[in-house]
Amino acid sequence: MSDKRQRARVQGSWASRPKPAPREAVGGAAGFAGSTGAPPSRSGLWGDGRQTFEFHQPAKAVKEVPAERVIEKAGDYDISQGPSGVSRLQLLPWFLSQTEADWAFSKLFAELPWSQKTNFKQGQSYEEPRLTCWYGELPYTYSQSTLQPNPQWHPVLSELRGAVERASGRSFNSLLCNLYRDGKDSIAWHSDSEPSLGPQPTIASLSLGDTRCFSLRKQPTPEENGDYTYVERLRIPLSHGTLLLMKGATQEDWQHQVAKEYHDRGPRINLTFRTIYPESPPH
Ligand SMILES: O=C(O)CCC(=O)C(=O)O
Repeated sequence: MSDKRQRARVQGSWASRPKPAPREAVGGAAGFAGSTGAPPSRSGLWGDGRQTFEFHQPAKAVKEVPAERVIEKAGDYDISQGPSGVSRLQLLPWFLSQTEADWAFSKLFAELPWSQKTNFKQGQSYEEPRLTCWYGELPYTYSQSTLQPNPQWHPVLSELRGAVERASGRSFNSLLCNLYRDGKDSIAWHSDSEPSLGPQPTIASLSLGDTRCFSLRKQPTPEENGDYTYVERLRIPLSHGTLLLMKGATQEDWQHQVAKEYHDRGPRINLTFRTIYPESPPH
């Protein structure tokens, strides 16, 4: 546990203090001798065993680091409710059967035009630690670099888009494909909240290949000043053929990531279906 997290758990403390003298002793030696006839103690206040303990309340309210919740079962999950509305997830493991998922994975792994995108942060360029490709009539800009329009959908992707649209009741005009070659490939904490996605976007995420952990963390409150120490956290293992829908305020109120893993992981493809709006999105 980090120092910071340990400190967060420090509660009030017990402190010793001298026990007040019994009533009859109050009033000085004369009164003491007069009331009991015993001589004053030679060991003084600290040595005579008359010690008591009192509880000191902590200066600040105790804050617990919430335990991470794991979501594995099929279902609808309202993960938070706030000023921006409800953040909702829908998890559908085995949305594709084993045979369908195996077939889609091998076709897409071999046939999509995978490449490594260069992003920018604070004026510095860096290579994304995964491969991507983009489908849709419109460009998509994130991390200060733009994926150019690519309207020629691979037939397997068109078929999967139809299945995802029927299951979600939403239509999607764009798709970001991610290929995690092994456990060292990852995507850092972010939300899909670019203006071109419009307010409260629904994102449909279909996973193929090896299982990777998809983590979510709640955005800290303004009082927390960008500190994520005490925020709620969720973990969802996304396995072969699983569909995850992120809806409502999820992109506004939560961030997500797929962290690196330091044991053997095989390749994984993640397809995130989205709707992109030209220039200014509808409100
Ligand atoms: O690989 C995943 O499950 C997540 C991908 C993702 O977060 C994204 O494309 O924005």
